[in-house]
Amino acid sequence: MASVLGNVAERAKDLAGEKAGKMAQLASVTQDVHNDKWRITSDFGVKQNNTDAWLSVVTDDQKGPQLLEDQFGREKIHRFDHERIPERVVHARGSGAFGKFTLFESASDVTSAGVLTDTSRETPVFLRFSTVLGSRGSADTVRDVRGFAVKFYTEEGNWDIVGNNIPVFFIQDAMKFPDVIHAGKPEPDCEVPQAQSAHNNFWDFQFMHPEATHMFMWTMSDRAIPRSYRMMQGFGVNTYTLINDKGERNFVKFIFTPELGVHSFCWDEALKIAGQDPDFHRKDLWMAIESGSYPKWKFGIQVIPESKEHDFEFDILDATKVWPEELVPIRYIGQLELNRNPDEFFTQTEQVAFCTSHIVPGIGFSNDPLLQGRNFSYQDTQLSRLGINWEELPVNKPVCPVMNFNRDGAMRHTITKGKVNYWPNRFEVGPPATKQEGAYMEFPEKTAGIKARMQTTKFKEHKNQAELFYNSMSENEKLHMKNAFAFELDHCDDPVVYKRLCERLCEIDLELAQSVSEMVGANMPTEQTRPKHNKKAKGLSQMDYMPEKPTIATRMVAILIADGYDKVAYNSMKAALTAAGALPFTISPRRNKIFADGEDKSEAGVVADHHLEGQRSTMYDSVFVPGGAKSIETLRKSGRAVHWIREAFGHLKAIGGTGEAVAFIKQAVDLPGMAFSTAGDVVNSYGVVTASKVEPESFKEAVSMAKEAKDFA
Ligand code: HDD
Repeated sequence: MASVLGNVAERAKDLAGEKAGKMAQLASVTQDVHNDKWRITSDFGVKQNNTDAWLSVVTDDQKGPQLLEDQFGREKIHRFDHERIPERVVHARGSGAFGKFTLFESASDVTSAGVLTDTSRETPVFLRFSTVLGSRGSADTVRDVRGFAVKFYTEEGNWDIVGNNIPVFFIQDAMKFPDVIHAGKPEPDCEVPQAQSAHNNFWDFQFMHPEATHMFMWTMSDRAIPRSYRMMQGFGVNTYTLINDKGERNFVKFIFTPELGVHSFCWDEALKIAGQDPDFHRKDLWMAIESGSYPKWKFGIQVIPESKEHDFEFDILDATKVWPEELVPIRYIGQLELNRNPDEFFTQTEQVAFCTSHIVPGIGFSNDPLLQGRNFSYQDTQLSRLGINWEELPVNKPVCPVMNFNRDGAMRHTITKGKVNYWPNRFEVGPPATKQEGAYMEFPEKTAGIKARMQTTKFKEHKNQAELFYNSMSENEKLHMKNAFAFELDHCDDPVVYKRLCERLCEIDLELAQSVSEMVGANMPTEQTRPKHNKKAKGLSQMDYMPEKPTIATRMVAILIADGYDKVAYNSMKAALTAAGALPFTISPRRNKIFADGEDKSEAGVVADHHLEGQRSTMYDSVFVPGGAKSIETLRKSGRAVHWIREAFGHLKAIGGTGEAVAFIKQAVDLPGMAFSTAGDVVNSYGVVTASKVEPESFKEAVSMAKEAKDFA
């Protein structure tokens, strides 16, 4: 065993120095296949000599029957037959990573939770991102809500925030969850479409449930097609409570805001990438962490004291409502960083299991009816997915001691020694903890009322914040939303579905409803069917979340070259991009040596990262083309290269070109009124930066400028 775990023991030693004891804990159960001393064994530990051929009868060099007695052969097939566990009923497709949570400001005025008050702590975390509707093998870039589930391994036990990248939800009461998910998942007769909300049942549900209006405005916005998991916000969505040392209670919402800003794809890009590179988000996260560009989020809380619970037009326990920042400012108090990829997908990203009911002392629930139902559902689903002892699985195991008299069940791992398995007992072992010892103390909430299945008055208003969201969008975002509705409803072939949905839009914004109705062939509305309030709020448009300082860090830039390229321009732009933290990739007609102008084949050349046929513009944030007469002549003759420039322009990406490339780019994207560099000057026209020689600063500026903000949409 020692030899098998050799490398791991070393790693555990390294990690023991870290405050993050979770990594050392994981290392103690990790084995590394990259070990010389490793020899293949059966599951019961016996070294095996051949795992390729089933034991069989061989006579005169002729194959005879295979023998059932081959215990090694049987074991290998048995194990394979049972490799799969049920995929998550929602959020099946996902990726995760480990990291740490640190506090820069104590929230001890509102909570006693150590993780939110002790600024000297470093709390290990695991974060799993996901899409909601698709199955485990579906594409990353579909239009959908993204899951943002964080497990904090705190010193007082695991705390899970099981959130999304959108701050509201489709329904108010958990009892409706099976309906909303059935309606969104593939239709029951034909099992289409996969990972799409663009179908009759989804939109039928949306119309039948006016409470979903606010959420579907968000899912038709750019938020539902994020550029990267690293560039989206995370929201706890539900209303929790915080309780401080004095026993005072506050309502709270949790928010994560990315350091890199909030960015999205254009819909056309997202559609194409779903086919070109279905693992785009998964790879993007993995690569960023491997290259040391650790994704970071600011962690914030919005707090409402208990005494002010009823001071708002909306019910603060209603998950279809945001708490506008003007009314309840976000207080950023901490930082979350992802810095380590999992060692194994199945045992970590697939077996990780979150529960909204997992909270630690100082944090409590509220009467949010969605949260209350979720608190039942998550534990329940883990039982069918992983079994009753799922909290013993390494990725789920708390870093603090776990001791109780819950026992047995399938796959129990812990061996609990002792004479008794109940409390109270004659030995007085396992006594409940006191408050001073850190016990979770229930908040003594007063309750009264009748038992009924009914909705309260404020929960019945569904349109005000849907309008608030739309009013707060920039013009580009509004245009994207119109196109999103038009795309989705075009995929609904039942006129009842798309006509009624357009009527619903007319309650939010007449111009939106008219524009969508015209495109999808619904009756043209002529008047707003609900009086507008015309209010806006900050923090709803993603334009409010551009990075504090423009940055191109981790942005992927394609550099298109062919033989005869301008080496000086190529080298200096590549160096400038790398220095700014961007990731330049050389793309040329072949993945082999490419020779610069004046070089002959005896010279080193540049080995391209990819060839033009293997890649598409959609996979990069930007493109740069250095000059060089011969290189440009080759690119000009390549339909793929010309299309690359046109498509990148259509997707609002920054394009840079020097020398002979200026004319090439002009030919590809010339628009009336567009300007290009002539002699010596640097021109930035619609994000196309052209110059006679390399001017990295202007190009970097164009790349960092949010493409979401550009005029062409
Ligand atoms: Fe849920 C998974 C987020 C409402 C029932 N949910 C799941 C995951 C996320 C969310 C991120 C994936 C966790 C992971 O990566 O393993 N869910 C939400 C949010 C909601 C929400 C933000 C609204 C505020 N969910 C919700 C309701 C119910 C569920 C109302 C049931 C009544 N959700 C589940 C589940 C899942 C789940 C069936 C499937 C897999 C799992 O739990 O572990 O129990």
